[in-house]
Amino acid sequence: MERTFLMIKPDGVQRGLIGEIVGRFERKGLKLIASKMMLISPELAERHYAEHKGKSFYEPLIEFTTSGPVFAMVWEGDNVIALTRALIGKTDAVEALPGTIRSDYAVHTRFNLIHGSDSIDNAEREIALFFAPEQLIDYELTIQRWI
Ligand code: RTP
Ligand code: MG
Repeated sequence: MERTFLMIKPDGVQRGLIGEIVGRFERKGLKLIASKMMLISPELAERHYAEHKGKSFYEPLIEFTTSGPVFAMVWEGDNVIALTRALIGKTDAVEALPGTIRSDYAVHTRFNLIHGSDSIDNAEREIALFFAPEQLIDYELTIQRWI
């Protein structure tokens, strides 16, 4: 079963959107297997966003990501990476399709509420950065038989 790392960024936590965002993935039929509220160190933020090092938005992105608590999660399901990226919407809120999280709630390209892994390799790398293996809960979600 495919897994992805999702993280509600500091703007989403501050705006009280954790429940709204988590509810969208629950109602889709995906399975939450780990979650925690946490503060990210600059070192962890730099490892998480290493692919963007050197880009113009890198320094402000690290500053933003470390500016307050985030809500980190691991979700599981068939095609969960592509499905969650589709529900999240494009990086720039102007380009995100109506009905996506970023279109419905974000205004800015940087303050775009949530991160989602973009490939299986990145999902595995990011999950390992944020969670210990024993924090990933193995259980059956019976509704997934019907979805
Ligand atoms: P994420 O990694 O956070 O899920 O977002 P993404 O794949 O949609 O976008 P990505 O290209 O990976 O960029 C990572 C985050 O950097 C900020 N950003 N700012 N031009 C800009 O000012 C700019 N471009 C990107 C956003 O917070 C973006 O989500
Ligand atoms: Mg990305």
